[in-house]
Amino acid sequence: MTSLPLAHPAWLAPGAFAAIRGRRVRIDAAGGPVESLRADVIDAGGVIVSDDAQADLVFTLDESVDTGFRLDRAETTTVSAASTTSLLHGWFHLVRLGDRAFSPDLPAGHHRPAHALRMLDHWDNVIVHPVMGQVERGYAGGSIFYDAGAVREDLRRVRTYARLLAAIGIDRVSINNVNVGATESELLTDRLGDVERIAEEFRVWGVRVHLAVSFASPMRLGGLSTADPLDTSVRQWWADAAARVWDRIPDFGGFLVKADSEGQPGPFAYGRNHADGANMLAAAVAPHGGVVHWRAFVYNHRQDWRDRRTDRARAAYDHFTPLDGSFADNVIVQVKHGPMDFQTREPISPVLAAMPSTRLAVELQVTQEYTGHQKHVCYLGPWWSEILNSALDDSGATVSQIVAGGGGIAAVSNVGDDAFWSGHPLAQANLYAFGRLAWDPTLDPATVLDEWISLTFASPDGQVDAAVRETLHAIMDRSWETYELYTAPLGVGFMVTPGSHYGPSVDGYEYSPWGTYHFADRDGVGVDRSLSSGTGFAGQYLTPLRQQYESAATCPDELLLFFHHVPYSHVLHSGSTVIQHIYDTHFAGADRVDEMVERWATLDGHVERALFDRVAERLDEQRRSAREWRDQVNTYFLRKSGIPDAAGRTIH
Ligand code: GCV
Repeated sequence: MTSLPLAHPAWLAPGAFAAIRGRRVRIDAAGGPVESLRADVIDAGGVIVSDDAQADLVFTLDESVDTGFRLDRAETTTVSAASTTSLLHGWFHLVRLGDRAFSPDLPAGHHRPAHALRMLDHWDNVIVHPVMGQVERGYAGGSIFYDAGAVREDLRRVRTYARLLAAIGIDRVSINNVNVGATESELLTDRLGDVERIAEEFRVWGVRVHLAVSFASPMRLGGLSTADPLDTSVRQWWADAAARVWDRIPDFGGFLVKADSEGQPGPFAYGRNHADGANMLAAAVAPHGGVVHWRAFVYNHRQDWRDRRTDRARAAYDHFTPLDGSFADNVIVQVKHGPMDFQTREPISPVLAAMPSTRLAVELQVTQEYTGHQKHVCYLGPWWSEILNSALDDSGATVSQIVAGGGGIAAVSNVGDDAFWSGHPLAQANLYAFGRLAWDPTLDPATVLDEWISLTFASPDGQVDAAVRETLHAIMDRSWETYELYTAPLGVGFMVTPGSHYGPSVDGYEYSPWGTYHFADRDGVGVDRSLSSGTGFAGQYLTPLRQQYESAATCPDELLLFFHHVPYSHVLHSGSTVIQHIYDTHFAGADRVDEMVERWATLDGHVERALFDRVAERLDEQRRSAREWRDQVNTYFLRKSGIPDAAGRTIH
């Protein structure tokens, strides 16, 4: 067991607290996270005053503030909330406001989180997985929790992480991979003490711990001969296991389950459905107030590529929507935002609009599995904002509104034992944006990025170098769009190197069992998912999206190849042909990365040396990789189509 040095600070740089310095702060509450609040105020240079003293800032418990916190301003600024955790959220809100928190014009108001549950999922393994490593799809080094087979002795990094999460309003975290290995299964039983230790660190900052569990636990851990969810001994085993967990960890959140997916065990083996499986676990955790996050990511990963009728995009809907209304109240069906798998561009999963009688959560991916492995700058705030604020039918209800009071929002974390937390220092902004949008999806992603810049790059006097701010916006604001330009075109997805999912391999998944095809031939490219002639996936949507996606004439350009197989000469709404669009975007994307490299170079001397070097090194790799994407994709489609680039640029 090794200890983990504390990382470079993230978005709570000391300078971010400049407005607190010298303020008199009264805290009319005690216990739990309030001790963290008190310590933070003191660290920031605030002066804690006693009950009857005149204060600039008061924190007070008030049962009538149902969720979130209230801000009021008279002679003093007052934060009131019903729980100590919400007081913390109010504290960090004030930190973001800076001097404005003490201005006479500070508007009074109740700040409620849009989503009742805001959770981060870690895909961390206790033992190093031979292929996936310590953290599955982790691009920031090892795990902050585990190191080579054991929980870390020194968990200070976890506590610091918990503070960062509290500062963005995240209050739940699942601490192990949803692909649950033999050792990781034991976190539920023999290794429960490890979970308890980790939960202690998170509790200090008001974050509750959840665990990913294996559906086969009664067999793996309990020696039973079955994991059938309707078997009495299985149900009893789970009830006993849950009771032991809550006995040790009274504020434990619940279980997260990936079942019948990519080799994980599940109820199908017993002829049961996913409601049977989820409800069995729900019954076990209900006496303790726990929830079960049950993932809808269920599909056949052993597909025959010759079989044109099976469409992975359909799978979650086909498995889950018939079960709408049959899940227990404490089951949350957790749905990936797209029907495939966290691609750079996908339509929104139709499942989110098709289960009105089920608590749903939308799942995002902060870790950059398909968006450049935290080697590429790819600020995902704009993408998530678009997803959360999109409506899926003509009621106008947005994704955020659909999940708000039910299961809320979850995302796969991007943090590891890396000195900068996230491999690419600028990838921290994605974690920050996830938390802020989970609290308030109506925030403008560029404003959220600006907040992150302010809180991260503040000098001791609270100011941020204007060149730093401007350059970071120039590099990051449109970086998701840039990434999309030079990778898979027009929503077709994948085209990544199989296994690692980094870098281009246009046909890498074309003849594989994973259900991830683009069907490019000499005449055209794309997947026909229409109801009339294709897989029927478009028919899973409601009006108006169903009609819009059904026809190539009305399908948005950015999703055209997701829904339709079209000739290279097909004219897009933009006026360009598909083939010319492919060439133009790939040249433009790689050029934009050249500009990023140049922009960053101008910050030499403006930011900490180690950070400057790390970003510069990553940008060099992004430039190399973007050129590789450009050249492989362009060359592939030139060779397939035989249609030259109208601008006559070099294609190999
Ligand atoms: C944890 C994708 C990833 C897997 C991941 C899976 C999931 O398929 O490549 O590594 O497994 O999604 O979300 O369960």
